Parts: sequence; C-alpha cells; structure tokens
Amino acid sequence: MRVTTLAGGIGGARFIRGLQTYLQEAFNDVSITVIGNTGDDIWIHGLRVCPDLDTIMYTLGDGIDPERGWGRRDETFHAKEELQAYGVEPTWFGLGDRDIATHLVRTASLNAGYSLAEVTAALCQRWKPGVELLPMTNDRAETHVVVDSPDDPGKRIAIHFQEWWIKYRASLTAHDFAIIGIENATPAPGVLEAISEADVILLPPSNPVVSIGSILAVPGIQEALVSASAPIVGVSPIISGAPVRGMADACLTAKGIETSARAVALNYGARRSGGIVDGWLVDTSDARNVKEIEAAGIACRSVPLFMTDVPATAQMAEQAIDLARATEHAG
Ligand code: FO1
Repeated sequence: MRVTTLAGGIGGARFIRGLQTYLQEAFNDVSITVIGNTGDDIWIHGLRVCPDLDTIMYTLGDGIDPERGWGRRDETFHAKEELQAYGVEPTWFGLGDRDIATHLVRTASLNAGYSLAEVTAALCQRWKPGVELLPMTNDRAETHVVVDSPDDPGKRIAIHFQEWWIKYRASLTAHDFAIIGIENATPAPGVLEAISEADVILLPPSNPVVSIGSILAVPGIQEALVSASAPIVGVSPIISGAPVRGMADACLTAKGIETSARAVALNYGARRSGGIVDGWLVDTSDARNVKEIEAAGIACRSVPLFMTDVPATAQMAEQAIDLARATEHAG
C-alpha cells in the first residue's frame, strides 16, 4: 500500500504519525511519501530554516517538542538570547540551540551545492521518520503576506509569512499571499512520481491556504493530482467553524473562503468537476454538512477529527483510507 500525502507543519505531522500507526497495523507492505510545504522557509541569521519539513522530520523522528509542536524537545535558547543581547534582528524568531544544528547542516550542504531534497534525505538518515520526505520543490518559493504597513497604514507591504505568523500572530489583516518565486519553481524529484504511483493520496488537516495551497501552487502538482489514478481524500482542518490550532481562519478569510469544513472542501473542489478531492472527512460536530458536500460530488463522512493522541489519529487515518478505498474515482 503506497500512500502519498501533502503536508504542512504541526497538523500534518501529527496526522501522519497516526497514519503510520494505522497502516503498519493494517497492511504488510506499506510506504508513505510526504510532500512537504517549503513556502514557510526563511533565512534567519544566515541559516536556512525549513519549519514544515523540520516539524514533520522531528515529529516522526520523535525529536519534536510535544507541547509547542515545533522545534526540538529539551530545547534551550541561549544563542537566541545572545543574539538579542547584541541587538541583532530578528529577535522574534524562536531559534533553538539544538535546532540550530539542523540549520547549520542544511545551510552548509546547500552552500556545497546539494539540493534541498538531497539535504532533507540526509537529515532524515539521522531522524528516520519512517516516510520518504520530499520538499515540494528545490527552488525558492517563500510565502509572503500582503498587509497594511504597521508603520504607515496607508501603505501595503509584503512581509515574510514567519514574521506575520510569529511576530504579529496573524493579527495584521492579510490582504493576500504571494509565494515569491513559485512561478519558476518545479516539483522536486520524486514528487510527481509519488502522486502518479500512489494507491491513495491524502490531504491531512494542514492549513489549506499557506500549506496545502502552497504545495498546489508549484506548477505541475495540481495537474498531477487531478489526473492521478489514486483516490484523493482530505481531512478537514476546520471543526465547528474554527481551526483546531494555528490561524488558518486568518488565511482563509484573506482568500475570501468561509472558515468551515464545507467551504474548505468546496475550495479544493470535487475531482469529477476539475477539483482535487474525491472524499472529505468532517468532524462529527459538522455532520449536518455531509449532504451538501456530497451534493458537490465529494464523498463525505463525519468522524471524530480531534487528534487528541496517536490512537485517535490512527482511527482518523483509518477512516480516511477506508473512504478513499470506497470512493470509485471516475477519472
Ligand atoms: N512558531 C511560533 O509560533 N513561534 C516561534 O518562535 C517559532 C519558531 C520556529 C522555529 C523553527 C521552526 O521549525 C518552527 C518555528 N515555529 C515557530 C513554527 C512555525 O512558524 C510554524 O509551524 C510554521 O511555519 C507554520 O506551520
């Protein structure tokens, strides 16, 4: 059973953790390929940081800080404090001492000419996440957010997604998102094959705009999904009209999408009418939307979607796989 998932950071990583547990119990020969979002990537103090790739690698490799959901467990921030003492900006980014080692290895390897995909595979040799982790692209594709300048509200500026997310906690109204360089980006090696050769393709409950949306924005990836032979099932990141964590609502609003399980499903669209999903899981609290989602051509089930622990997440993953196999993809 070959499963390919697109994934962002914390929500995606936690879902894949449960997917691994379910698949290992239910199938003999299992492989998972994760196509990770790199739109959040940023240069910090000369180091290349890949938040979503690292969150997946650390979560599946058991190096993650379980409370924060990002960065390393048992972390310290002495280097960050020292940089702050020197008055060096940015001071808002939580750069951990253990985490810096990952960025030093990555930056040195990139400077030596290795691709992000090669570097990611090398880092995974230590962390052994149990999945093939591919960046969506090796090329620069950094998400920036168009906001009203805090210093000059009459002016619109684009700030890096991380600054908007961390420094401003998404409190500045996002007028739009621009992924710098995306039009020239190509899918990383293995990405299109992971889509075309999958038995099942899953969209975890990642941020539909800046995580899944950024992956879909890499030229060629959305087309590959539309024409994939595998059924494609998504898991709603919105429960009872609110994101479970993170600030996906601020992102959805910027795109004019209602913050609801139904609206996110319809935004991805039914594959039979040119979209990318054949099936969609909503939480039991959103069961009233199942009929409408089905009417849009998307098979839909309502199941518990709170990833409270690995067993609960494994049950969600089982439901997603089950729905995918029950969904006859017409195309
Ligand atoms: N998120 C925060 O809310 N505050 C931080 O200081 C922070 C630092 C950080 C460092 C490394 C890393 O890999 C992730 C980090 N994140 C932090 C999370 C990150 O901003 C988000 O998880 C993703 O970019 C959005 O999914």
